Amino acid sequence: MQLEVIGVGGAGCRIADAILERESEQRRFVGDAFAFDTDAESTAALEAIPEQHCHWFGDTIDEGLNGNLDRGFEVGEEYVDELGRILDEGRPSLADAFFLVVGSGGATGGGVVPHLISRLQSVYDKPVYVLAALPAKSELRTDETAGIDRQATADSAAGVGEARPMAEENTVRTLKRIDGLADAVICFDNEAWLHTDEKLADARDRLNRGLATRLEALFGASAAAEGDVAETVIDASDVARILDATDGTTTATLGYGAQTVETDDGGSRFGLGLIPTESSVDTTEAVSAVETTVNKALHGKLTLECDLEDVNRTMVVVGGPPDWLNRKGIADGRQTVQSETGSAQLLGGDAPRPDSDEVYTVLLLAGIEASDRLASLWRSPR
Ligand SMILES: Nc1nc2c(ncn2[C@@H]2O[C@H](COP(=O)(O)OP(=O)(O)OP(=O)(O)O)[C@@H](O)[C@H]2O)c(=O)[nH]1
Ligand SMILES: [Mg+2]
Repeated sequence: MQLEVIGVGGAGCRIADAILERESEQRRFVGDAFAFDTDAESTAALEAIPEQHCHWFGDTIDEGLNGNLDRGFEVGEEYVDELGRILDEGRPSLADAFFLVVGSGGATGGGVVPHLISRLQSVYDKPVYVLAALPAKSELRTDETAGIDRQATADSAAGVGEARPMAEENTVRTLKRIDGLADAVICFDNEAWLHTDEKLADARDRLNRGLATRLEALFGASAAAEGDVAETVIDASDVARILDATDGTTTATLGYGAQTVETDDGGSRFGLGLIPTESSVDTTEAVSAVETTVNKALHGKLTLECDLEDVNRTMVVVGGPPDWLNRKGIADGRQTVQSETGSAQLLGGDAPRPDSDEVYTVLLLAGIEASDRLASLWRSPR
């Protein structure tokens, strides 16, 4: 499966960059990656996205919109054609879906993304998925609300825009605009991923890497490397079935669990894997490794916390060294996911990775009816 990954605004661009960084050469799932921002410095700091796909826009705006979402919507309207033309120059016709990435608390990403979705939906006949990073509580603090001293606030504000008092309000407004336009929104809740007293500016690279790991585990499974022999390869239509927009924009979250395992891959790392060799992996150990990762994925931290019983559709992908991908373990794992979620539909895939020493499970949980975090955002004072 091929995605056109489009980061908009500071967070969107950095996360898109992290996704491209994480993509492995053998399993490419990113067709093109673009970075669009009104902040010239932020696009210049990216490392993986090719320079010709990093685009600063907004003429007179130099350092972003500083959270002014009304301005963001205006800028989106004004520049959507310019950005759309840049996307047309990529390889959208080869893509299976568009993947827009945004920090929903800002103004540039939050203001521009709804316009971009509309344009993509009208020009191309492909699903549009959004990855939205939700704000952290610490961003909302101003010196008045938190009673912290002015200098500390100024310092943290200088530290990559830590103080964003409008972040929750912007999130609600942006998600409302996206609702009904995008096929699906996968949420990543910054608040839940920060350690106590940790600042987003200090944590963001770790968070972006964690998120990229999950996305690579999921979408990379649809891009088999030469010699990989998967029993069930997931493809773009499977993902589209889970992120289905028949009943409106789907809300989704990701679960992930991994475990390092012993591999005696003398041959498999470099060989072609054409000559089957007897597996030296103990069956019980293999079943147990898969089970462990399934449980971690179900009960560890999701990108957006939700009640598992509220999940409507699920994709389960189990990956790792081929010898460790025990069929019974995988079948049992799917059964566990089925019984612990309220999924009306469950699709499974496997992702053999001869070059890895980790067994992993990634879950795409979609059609979440209720999430406490989103509900509290809707209730937040505006
Ligand atoms: N996970 C993650 N979240 C981030 C990162 N940077 C910012 N955020 C979140 O994204 C929100 C929006 O920030 P930005 O993306 O910088 O905002 P923007 O779209 O550039 O908009 P303006 O700067 O207001 O023009 C913030 O409120 C944070 O919650 C990042 O690198 N990773
Ligand atoms: Mg910005």
